[in-house]
Amino acid sequence: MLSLGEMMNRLCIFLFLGFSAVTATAQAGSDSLKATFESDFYVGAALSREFASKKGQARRELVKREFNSVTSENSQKWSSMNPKPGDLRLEAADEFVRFGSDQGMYVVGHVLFWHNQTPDWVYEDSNGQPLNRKELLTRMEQRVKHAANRYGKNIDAWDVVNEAYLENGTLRETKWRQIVGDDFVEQAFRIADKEMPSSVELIYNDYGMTEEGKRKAVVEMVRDLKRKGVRIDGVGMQGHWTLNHPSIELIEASIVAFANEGVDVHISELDIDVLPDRNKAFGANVKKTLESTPSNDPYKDGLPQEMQRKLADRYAAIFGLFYKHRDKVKRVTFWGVTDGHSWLNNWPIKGRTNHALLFDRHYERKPAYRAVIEVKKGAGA
Ligand code: 9MR
Repeated sequence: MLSLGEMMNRLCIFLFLGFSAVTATAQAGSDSLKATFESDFYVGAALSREFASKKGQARRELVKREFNSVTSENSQKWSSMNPKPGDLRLEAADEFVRFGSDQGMYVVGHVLFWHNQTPDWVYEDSNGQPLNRKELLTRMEQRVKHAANRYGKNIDAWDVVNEAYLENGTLRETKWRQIVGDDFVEQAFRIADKEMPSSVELIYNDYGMTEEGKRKAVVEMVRDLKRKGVRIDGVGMQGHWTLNHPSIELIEASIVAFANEGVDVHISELDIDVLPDRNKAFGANVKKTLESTPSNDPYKDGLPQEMQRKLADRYAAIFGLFYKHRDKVKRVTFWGVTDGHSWLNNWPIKGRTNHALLFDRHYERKPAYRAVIEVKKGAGA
């Protein structure tokens, strides 16, 4: 039997712990990524189609709480909006823009021109014959006019061109290049500059820009556009990285190199792959895939503590760098909301269990989340 004194003691401890837990929850609630970095850069997330559905309710609430920018993961790609001639499917894209602007967020349209997720009809006439340069330029103009009319200033920035260069800095061989020519990127920005409201920022977006060849090519491209008086406002470094690659030094060199050309740097598609067998040379080339073996899917039942730590350290180092260069970095966007919604569960191997983001499959904050918040707190802000 407990004495009355012991019972009182235990009651006090119980009340104290209970009170602390409530306080801790309240504090955690008042922290958010967007509030923490409010004076530094936007913090965003890519939203997949289902975010607008019933299934997406928890995701919407999390996005409202944590982020002040959104990017359309797939719904504004050409194949999503206009899969066949005259067949416009705009529901998901409209819903995305409505959500972002209702929340007063910095809304990023992704993407006007890419070699993937562009249907074949775009490059052909009604008889299936390839278009010539002039005809394809007209088609590009129609797409931009349509996007400008429909979304106007409700979109704050568009990725105008995605992934036009290879790692070695040469132009990628695509239908855009074959038909329009080597000045395809310039033509795309000319059209966007002409058709979009002047408040809409125009971005070049790519992966692997920490490799020297691609970095130099993009620096040269920005310089060339500016020399010719063609508007380009930002460079989006996608940031599909791993625990070890690229180094902080390489990321920093690219942030500085792009900012020196007078454009904003956007970290546009950040995630950290924790699974084995990701060849760094893959970058984010969706066409390159691998076979699955049991050993290359080791964290099916959750990420062990040691790996959580590694991920947290990596995110802390990366955010330390972004914070250091907060005068150059306009936005940091994660490519997905929770680990369950990441494309890395299906690339480069289909059906694995990756843990690439700051929120786990139960929408809970991971140690990496706290490490990112600590970067700012540790900076004394
Ligand atoms: O995350 C997107 C995935 O759902 C799509 O299947 C894939 C198709 O190409 O595109 C993914 O997003 C890509 C983005 O549009 C451009 N940069 C690389 C991204 C990851 O592949």
